[in-house]
Amino acid sequence: MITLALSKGRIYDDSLPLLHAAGVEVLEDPEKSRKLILATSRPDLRVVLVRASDVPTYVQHGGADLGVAGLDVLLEHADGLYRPLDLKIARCRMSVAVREDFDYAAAVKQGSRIRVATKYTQTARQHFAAKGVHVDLIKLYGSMELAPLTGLADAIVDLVSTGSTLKANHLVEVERIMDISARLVVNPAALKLKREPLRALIDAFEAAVGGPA
Ligand code: PRT
Ligand code: MG
Repeated sequence: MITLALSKGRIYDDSLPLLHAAGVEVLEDPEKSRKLILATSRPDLRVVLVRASDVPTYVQHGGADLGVAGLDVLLEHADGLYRPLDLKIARCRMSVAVREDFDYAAAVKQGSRIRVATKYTQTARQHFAAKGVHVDLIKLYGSMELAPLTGLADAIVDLVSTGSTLKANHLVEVERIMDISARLVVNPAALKLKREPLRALIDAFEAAVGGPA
């Protein structure tokens, strides 16, 4: 049995067409059932639904043989995963944003300590260290946009796709840190033990994405 870890929402929705192209149909709709283990059209392949940020943990510890996780999530996770493919789905960017009335460039120029709220502390720490910007990082688990509005922080590091969430909260993007997309991750031990079916599945995903990443 091969176990594939996905998270509900955009990762699941964007993975379905890739699974379909790889000849796999998921037999249940996670929005209609409360099941966390979903059967597929392949008797030897099942899907497990976990939190987006738990996908690397499941795959690393063998709760799943492979999974789909955003690069944002993977960068916060200690490695130990084989990452064969950029699936080019669930795309967005990771950016620094501030209140419209906060002069970020001036704060950076003055060398002031900037308070940055984020879920992505590892990536943010590396980004600001590389730029020589002094920051105090504040770890949050969600609703980052609220931090600058309440005075909790001067800036946030968050994911942006259309930009409408920032706009609705009177925030502006002042720096693009990196482009983000979802990656296929595989448990290295599973790849040895179940080499043939996993390789075939990885190859099918690769063909579905359109050539090598
Ligand atoms: O369940 P849990 O809280 O652990 O995970 P999650 O909420 O991060 O899961 P989910 O399903 O929201 O995101 C899964 C993955 O999708 C992320 O890890 C990213 O790799 C990817 N992704 C792509 C995004 C976005 N686009 C995105 N826009 N994840 C989140 N957003 C959020 C963003 O954080 C912000 O709040 O959408 C808002 C901005 O969107 P726009 O369109 O208004 O700019
Ligand atoms: Mg979310």
